[in-house]
Amino acid sequence: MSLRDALKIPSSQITDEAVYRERRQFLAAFAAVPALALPGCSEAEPPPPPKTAITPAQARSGFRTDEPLTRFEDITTYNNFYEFGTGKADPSKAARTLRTRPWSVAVGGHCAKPGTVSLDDLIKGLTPEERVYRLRCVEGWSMVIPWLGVPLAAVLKRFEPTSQAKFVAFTTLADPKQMPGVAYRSIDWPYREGLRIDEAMNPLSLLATGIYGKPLLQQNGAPLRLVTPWKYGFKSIKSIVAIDFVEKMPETAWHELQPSEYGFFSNVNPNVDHPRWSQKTERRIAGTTSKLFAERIPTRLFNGYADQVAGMYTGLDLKKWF
Ligand SMILES: Nc1nc2c(c(=O)[nH]1)N[C@H]1C(S)=C(S)[C@@H](COP(=O)(O)O)O[C@H]1N2
Ligand SMILES: [Mo]
Repeated sequence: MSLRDALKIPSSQITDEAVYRERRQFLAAFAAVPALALPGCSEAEPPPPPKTAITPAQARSGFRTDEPLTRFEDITTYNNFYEFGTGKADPSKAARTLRTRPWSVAVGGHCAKPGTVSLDDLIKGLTPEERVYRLRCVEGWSMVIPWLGVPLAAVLKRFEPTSQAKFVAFTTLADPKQMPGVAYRSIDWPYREGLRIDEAMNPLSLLATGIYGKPLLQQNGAPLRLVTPWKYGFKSIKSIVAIDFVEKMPETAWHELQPSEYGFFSNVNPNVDHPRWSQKTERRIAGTTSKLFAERIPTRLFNGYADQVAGMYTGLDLKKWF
């Protein structure tokens, strides 16, 4: 059974138990170890997910962690997607109206081959990879998410960026007909984000198309969203319609709204507090219906991805360039 097939569980079956089994299958398939026999367990208290060892290569790459996965139900109902409202439960309710097909992305700026391409053409020939990443929101909560996606670098290279392409700017759809939150100027729409070109080309940067082996749901940024796991979650821009290669550091939606609180880099950093709260700890979304949040755990520099990304910031004052 392929990994993809192992993960095909109809959403109608997504109960806590199904998610748990899915998690087991996922971890087992990923570790390429023989599936373990299900131990007898009471329904009230399922045993913890099996600890599957990750290979040294996987550990080095940062592409996978063996931390327990956040439940599909939590990943898809506890969201930030202000285009559909500012409440955590708003996107899962309001985003169903977002039409994600057909979808195209306009790629332009400093590149040899600009153009507007369909989503299918954008990722043609690239097989979505499974990546299990931590996601740390600037608000102080976090999740562990099994994404499906393609390396951002592989997509960007198709457009042949020139030497003037120092940064990459991303834009989300802003259609008030499909996105009720756009009627309110919580931020100055469209939502915009950006990366320095080396950050965009870093192997960790992913263009996600799925979660738990299934296509992305609208609330998670379908059909295409950025994932940069060493940065605060707001850098992971959703429902992307434009990608531009630019020479100057692009203005971004959160920085524009409150430059003293949200920097361009926004690398996860426990030593640089948000002006209004500490960033030293975080609460991992726990995955029990009775208690949404677990106890606080320490936040790690670059969200635990220092081995993969710290080299890009040598000599950069991370307090100044927060
Ligand atoms: N277009 C857009 N992208 C966005 C946001 C948003 O409001 N609009 N919120 C960001 C924030 S603050 C976070 S923490 C993540 C949340 O992603 P998730 O809901 O899939 O967990 O999406 C980011 N991407
Ligand atoms: Mo966030």
